[in-house]
Amino acid sequence: MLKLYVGPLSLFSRKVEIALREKGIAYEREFVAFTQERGYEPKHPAVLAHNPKHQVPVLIDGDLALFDSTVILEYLDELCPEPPLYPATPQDRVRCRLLELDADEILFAPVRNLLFRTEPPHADAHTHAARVAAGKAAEGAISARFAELDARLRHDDFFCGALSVADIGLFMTVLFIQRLGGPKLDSHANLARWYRGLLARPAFSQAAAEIAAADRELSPALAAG
Ligand SMILES: N[C@@H](CCC(=O)N[C@@H](CS)C(=O)NCC(=O)O)C(=O)O
Repeated sequence: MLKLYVGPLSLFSRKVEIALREKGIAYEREFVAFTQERGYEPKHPAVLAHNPKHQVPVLIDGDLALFDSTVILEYLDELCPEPPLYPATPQDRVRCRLLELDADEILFAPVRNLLFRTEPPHADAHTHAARVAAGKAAEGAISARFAELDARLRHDDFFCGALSVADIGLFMTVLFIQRLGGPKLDSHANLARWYRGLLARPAFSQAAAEIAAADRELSPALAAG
């Protein structure tokens, strides 16, 4: 059976779990330790052994060890092609891959400036104020991206025709924006409809519920927030 090492609050781990569940692939999962104070330190031995970047997710399939959510999603789609998580033509596939990259690296970039909201206020008032200001600026950038993404969904329920890795990646980044108190989806009707539609799928609702439960346990600052 496949074995997946995940973090309780790891966006990239949940991408892989959503794909596994959408495809109905059985897997065993092991949570690596995580606290808001120390992050992933000390790193899990399997993560140190199998990922030179020392990050989760890590997937073990027999004597094969893979890392990076994007690489793992591609492997899963080849291993178990039904239901496909990529479109059929090379052009549509690359559009889809670029949207997944957008979720993970471009839309996610300003989200990094919201992550401080999971931590207690910084002891130094100036540092805290600088973080708050950077968070506000990030919210402006995210709102602009929401408007763009909303326009792309004008006529569609999914970003690439049918459910794909683009939806999985974007869902997780939008979920993180919501949990970190970023811009709401209310004024973006198409994006809100798309998000609700995904939340109605068990694979996605389980990811959302598990992140919320992990926050209740690990991120008291968010509740206080
Ligand atoms: N591009 C990687 C990113 C993985 C990543 O950033 N993992 C985080 C948890 S979500 C991690 O393990 N961070 C610990 C570290 O970087 O030391 C992927 O898609 O898997």
